[in-house]
Amino acid sequence: MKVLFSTTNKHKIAEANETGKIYGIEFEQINFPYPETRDEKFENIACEGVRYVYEKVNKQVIVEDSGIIIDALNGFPGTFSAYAQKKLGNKGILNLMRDVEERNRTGKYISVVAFFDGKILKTFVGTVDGKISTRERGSSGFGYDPIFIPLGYAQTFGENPEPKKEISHRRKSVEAFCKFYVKYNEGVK
Ligand code: ITT
Repeated sequence: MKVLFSTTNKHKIAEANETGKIYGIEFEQINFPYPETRDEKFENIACEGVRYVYEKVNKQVIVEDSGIIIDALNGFPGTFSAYAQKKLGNKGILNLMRDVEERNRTGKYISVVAFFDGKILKTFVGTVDGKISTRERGSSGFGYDPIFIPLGYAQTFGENPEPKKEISHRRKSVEAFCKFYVKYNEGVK
């Protein structure tokens, strides 16, 4: 089964396909950047985005909106994660957090997948808790991975991206989507 996934981010496709293959689903990248409205809710951005892309392609499609929520920064960068990564980078984020003690360096990644087929609009959410390191460590993965240490691990996702396959926000949201889609597809046949 092929599912169109509109994103500019090839890492999202690669990670989604790690999960998709377990369910016999292949995500195919299409690239219809959608306007991201200013909204603090990932769900709203993903839903607006998937409707926008559907209008363009006229086929069932998914998008994914994701980001990092840092508790000591009152949830920043949240839905502005791509923008903050571009403008500040990990060094800039670490600089904002330079006075934050170890125990308060908590945060999480969140991923919201939105599916639309012209009638059914559904969202699937995944999160992973973790800590923000005090310096960049490792260069695997993308975005905030060099400063994100998932709960229960000592290394950042940048040092060791392997656990992303099992425990990441994207693994969870994509897996929830896949479970839905397998059933949905049986109904359609
Ligand atoms: P599309 O909107 O085209 O899908 P994007 O990269 O702009 O691609 P988002 O708007 O959802 O995606 O922004 C998410 C940002 O959050 C992303 O650019 C990264 O900086 C960060 N992010 C999301 N998931 C991540 C992950 O698994 N590892 C590291 N950083 C991540």
